[in-house]
Parts: sequence; C-alpha cells; structure tokens
Amino acid sequence: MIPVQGVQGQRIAVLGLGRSGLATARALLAGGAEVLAWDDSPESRAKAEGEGLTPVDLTRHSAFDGVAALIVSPGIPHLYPEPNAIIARALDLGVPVDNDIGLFFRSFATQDWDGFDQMPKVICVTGSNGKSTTTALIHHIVTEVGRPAHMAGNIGRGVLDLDPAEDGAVVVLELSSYQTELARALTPDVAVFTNLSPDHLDRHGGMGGYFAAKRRLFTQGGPDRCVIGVDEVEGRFLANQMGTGAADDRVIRISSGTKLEGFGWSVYARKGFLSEWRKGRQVASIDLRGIAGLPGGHNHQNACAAYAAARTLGLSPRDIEAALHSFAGLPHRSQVVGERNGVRFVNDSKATNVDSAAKALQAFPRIRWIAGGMGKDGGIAALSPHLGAVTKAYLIGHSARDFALQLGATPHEICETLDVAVARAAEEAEAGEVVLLAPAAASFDQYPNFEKRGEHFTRLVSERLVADGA
Ligand code: UMA
Ligand code: ADP
Repeated sequence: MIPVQGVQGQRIAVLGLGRSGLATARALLAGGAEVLAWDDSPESRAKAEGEGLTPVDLTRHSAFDGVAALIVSPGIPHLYPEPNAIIARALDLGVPVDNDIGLFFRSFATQDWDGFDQMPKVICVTGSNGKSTTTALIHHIVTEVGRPAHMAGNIGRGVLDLDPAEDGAVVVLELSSYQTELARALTPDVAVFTNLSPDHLDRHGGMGGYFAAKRRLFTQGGPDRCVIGVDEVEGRFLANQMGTGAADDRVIRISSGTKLEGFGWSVYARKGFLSEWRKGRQVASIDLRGIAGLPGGHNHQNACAAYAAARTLGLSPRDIEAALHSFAGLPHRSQVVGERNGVRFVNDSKATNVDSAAKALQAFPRIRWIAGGMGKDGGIAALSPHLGAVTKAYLIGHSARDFALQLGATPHEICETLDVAVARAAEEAEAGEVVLLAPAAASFDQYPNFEKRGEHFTRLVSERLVADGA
C-alpha cells in the first residue's frame, strides 16, 4: 500500500467503500489521517467493518466539521446526472473533492528515490475502448524485458493498493473518465489515449463533457510523452494541442488503418503490419497477423499504443515484438474459449457498447452473433454497417426485442437467455463460423457484471463441447 503523504493529523472523509474506497481509507490511515469512511449501502458498510473500519455517517448535518477533503469512488456521480447528496453537500461547503488517483500522484514519489539508479515511471492509459488490453499489454512487455512492472486503476485494483515503487519500476494505470475528471493531481510520465466513442454520457453531460474528462490526463500535468490515437477527430485535436507542430516527437500519433509518416514520431498498423516512423524514416516493422492474443484491427490499435509506450521507455523493437507474441490476451475480450468441428466460440462479454461490438464484428469473417442485455442509448442502430459478416443474431436480455427491430434484414431469433442462445447458435453454426458473444449492451439485467456473463458463456461452451465429445 502507498501511504498518502501530506495528510498527517488531517480529518479526511472517504465516500464509497468498494475496491478503491477501502484501499484509499487504508492508505490515508497509514499516512496519519483521521478517516471518516462511509458508504451509502449497508452491505458495503458491513464489509468495511469486517475489514476493521468504523463507518461514520457522512449524511449527518455536521458530518463535515473540520474535514479537510472528501475522497470519492469513481462509480459515485459527482456532477451528472445529479451529484450524490454527500458530494453535493461538500460542494456547498467548499470542502475539496478529490479521488484516489489525485492522492496517488501526490504520494508516489518518496525520499527513497534519491538512492535509485533509475527513476520509477508512471504510464496512464485512457480512452473509450482498449484501455484494459493496452494497460495489460504494456505491463506484459515491461515484465518480459525484466523491469519491475505493476498495474492498477480501472483494471480492477485501487491505485493506492500498490506497494511503493522500487528502483526502475514502471507503474501502468488504467484510468476511466470518472477517474480523470475528478483527480486533483494527474502527472503521469507518459499518457496514452486509445480512441474515443460515446460511452458513460449520462455521467458527463454528453460527448463534450466525456472528452473533456479524458483530456485532463494530458492537460493537467504535461506528460513527457503523449501517445495519442488519431483515428477520431478528438484524438487529432488532442495531438494537435499537445505538440508544437507535426515534427514534435513528444507526441506519438497512433492509428489502426491510416499511414502516419509525416510526423516527428508515429506508430500505425495497416493490413496486419505495425510500422514505426520517426523524423521521416521508418525505424521498425512488425507482422501482427499471427499473434493469437491480439486478433482484429482493434487489437492492432492496442498493439500500436502499447508498442509506442514501451518505446518511450527505451525498449527495443525486437524485445517488444517478442513480448507481443507471448501476450495471452485478457479474458472477456475477443477470447477464444472453445473450438469444435471448425466452429470457434469467442467470448467478448466486455463489448458493452456499440463501438467495441462493431470492432468484434469486424474481426471475424462469418459470425453467429449473441447480443443483447441492458442496451445503451440508440440501441444498435449504429451497428448496421457492420452486420455484413453476421449469418444470424441470437438475442438475449432486456433489449432483445429492441435489437430485433433494429436488425432489419439480418436473420435473428429472440432467445431471452444465454443458455438458449449458446445452444441455438451451436446447433446452427457451420465450419468456418464463429459463435461470438459481443452483446453491445451492459450485463446488469441478467448478471452482476460483464465478467459473470462471460464466465457463464465460457461454462456453457465447455459443457457443450464435453457433451459433444469435442
Ligand atoms: N456507492 C455509494 N453511493 C453511491 C454509489 C455508490 O456509497 O451513490 C458505493 C457503493 O455502495 C459501493 C462503492 O460506492 O460500495 C462502489 O464504488 P465504485 O462503483 O467506484 O466501485 P469500486 O469497487 O471502488 O471500483 C472502482 C471502479 N468502478 C467504477 O468505476 C464503477 C473499478 O472499475 C476499478 O477497477 C476500481 O475502482 C479500482 O480502481 C470498474 C468499472 O466498471 C472495472 N469501471 C467503469 C468501466 O470500465 O466502464 C468505469
Ligand atoms: P476498456 O478497458 O477500455 O473497456 P478493453 O481492453 O477491456 O477496453 O476492451 C473492451 C471491449 O472493447 C472489448 O469488447 C474489446 O474486444 C473491445 N476493444 C478492445 N480494444 C479495442 C479498441 N482499440 N477499439 C475498440 N474496441 C476495442
């Protein structure tokens, strides 16, 4: 755990006692703060008590007496659609609101660093899709070359849960828009922006607010290097803002599909090949096509981002290439979970929005597509240009009927549950086809989270393969 610096003797309120909140409370206590910890849910409070914290009711009128700051968890709205009542009260009183990311950046560097040979580095990854894959891939590459590497943040581990950095360590943090919007300190050495497409718009008051939240990662502290996906106009704008001109090699532009040769530094993937260009010269090329853990153009975008981040650390193209090959991929993202008679079963349960589902639908040539759940605004209307590879859709969950109406001429069947959808798709699939779970919807109508949905899919596939003797 990283003890929070500069809070000795201060009274700090912590709202939300999930993964990030519990780690924050512990780190504040270790830094000598008096912690007033609260969670609106009785179950979470009971769990926190089990971990030795005594909740203090922050809804009381006098709760903020003498409080120096309120630290909140990312899942708790602080602005839109409306602020949580406790946060609203802190805003009324002028109590500074921050989060664990802000505390991390002011506590990460310590006096121990004076004796280090190689300064620790922090690489932060944000964007709408590909954050976890890119974060895990950078972590994997750094580990493979033998440098100490750690990862945390939106990938599932509170940042203050990390141990203090050792000599030469590289810390890779995945940061969501919820986290970047609130952090009072955001000073990574390298900032990575993968791409932008609509998501979480209710929390940011629309697309402008969503992009502004992500942009803070770049504009707050001025990272030494920026790795920026320029496949959308927002990325091109950000790259433009962060550099002094096209030749400025503090900005590394990345793309999946577009040649980027006229810049100070760029990395792009086209037709399965990654190219690195620096100051008008190609300096490296890697064939990505046979890398099992990184299928599809979207993963090639992630490979470009991770490659560029690794290059900023001075790693060689050859070492990075070797590490790309040994990357196993992450569960629930284009993950092959079974194969029978030439039919592959792919778990992309993390495709909870339209853009990620579109990418999955472009990654395979013939698809039996399992979709549906808690649909987002606009449903799947935006997917119509990407349905060419879909032989048939098998629809589940709350949005099944809405999705059916938006599918037009694409053959489909309402299956309601994943059990029925897997059974029907497996029965009908022919050699060369992929049975793909890429729901384009959240899981909350039928599952606690996307992981449980993906695990259920994986279990159904294995049971089926065992029953078929495959
Ligand atoms: N709570 C309140 N009041 C409220 C709402 C929630 O007290 O009004 C309490 C809940 O009862 C619960 C706690 O807040 O006990 C939950 O806080 P949280 O939702 O922030 O969850 P954590 O467990 O702290 O996990 C958070 C991130 N969750 C979210 O951003 C929603 C995790 O990202 C992250 O891995 C973790 O911190 C460690 O940094 C998850 C996520 O779903 C994976 N992220 C979203 C995404 O990827 O789309 C952004
Ligand atoms: P995030 O952490 O940003 O949600 P993940 O790596 O977990 O990103 O992937 C989330 C979903 O998006 C998965 O369905 C995955 O297949 C898909 N995906 C991964 N990388 C990209 C990308 N670069 N562009 C679009 N979709 C992607």
